[in-house]
Amino acid sequence: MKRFEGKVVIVTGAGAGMGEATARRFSAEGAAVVLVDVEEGRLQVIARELDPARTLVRTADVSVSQSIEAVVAAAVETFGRLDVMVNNAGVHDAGQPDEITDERWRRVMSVDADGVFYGCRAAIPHLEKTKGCIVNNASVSGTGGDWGMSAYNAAKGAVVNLTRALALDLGKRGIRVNSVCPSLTRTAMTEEMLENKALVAKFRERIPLGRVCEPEEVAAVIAFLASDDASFVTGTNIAVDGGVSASNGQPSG
Ligand code: NAD
Ligand code: HBR
Repeated sequence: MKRFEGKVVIVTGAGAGMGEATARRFSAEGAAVVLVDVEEGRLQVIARELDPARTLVRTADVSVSQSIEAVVAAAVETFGRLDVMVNNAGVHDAGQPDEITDERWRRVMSVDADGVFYGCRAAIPHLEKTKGCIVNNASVSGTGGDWGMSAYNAAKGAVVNLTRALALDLGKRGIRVNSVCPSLTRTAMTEEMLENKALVAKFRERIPLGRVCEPEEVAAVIAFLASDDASFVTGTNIAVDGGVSASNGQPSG
């Protein structure tokens, strides 16, 4: 499928995990892709495997508004337009609420919540011209609470409701806004969790499909939401969670 030929896509957090898989997916489907990450190293390695005529690499911190605004400007200057903004970059933190220092709280909120808002805001004028769309990477952690993840839950909850609010404000301007809500996915972010075999067993018990998600499975849903196949879909936070959110929380027998 080449659903994105002639389209320009920005993916933040493209240096690893779901962002990398998403950038590769859009590129494989014909898009010009701007790969953005706060870490430069991996970006160059990934970019070398993509078509140089349709690839741009930018180092930027999404939590600094001028930084992501400069990325959007560079994308439009290089490729002449912007069709899809994927706000995927994020960080995770865990701990009891009274252990979360101001700095830890601000780090999670600034990357995971501020960063998504700044990315959306910077993209709006360009997406209005192309009737483009936004896809945010939220999490199942944005649709309910987790044990020991209060800051992350707060930030991801903000992304979920921001997605809805932006869909209302931008619909008549021709811009669709959606998010994906993955559950435990095999990436660098969850490396420690995945090394804990007892924890993984507990997750598998709660996931109806009985396994952890792979980054490419999230990338596929992001690509669907960004495509014309989803032309009447806006304001949704789509679970990519193997069925976790189908449960009311009671254990299996
Ligand atoms: P990852 O750590 O593999 O990749 C995240 C990327 O974002 C990294 O390359 C990192 O350098 C980059 N990044 C971090 N802070 C940044 C900043 N300030 N500016 C620019 N780039 C920055 O993690 P992942 O699991 O692929 O996470 C992608 C998104 O998916 C995140 O928003 C995360 O919260 C969300 N998510 C992850 C899981 C999971 O289980 N892995 C589940 C649900 C949602
Ligand atoms: C565990 C999962 O909900 C996450 C890191 O978002």
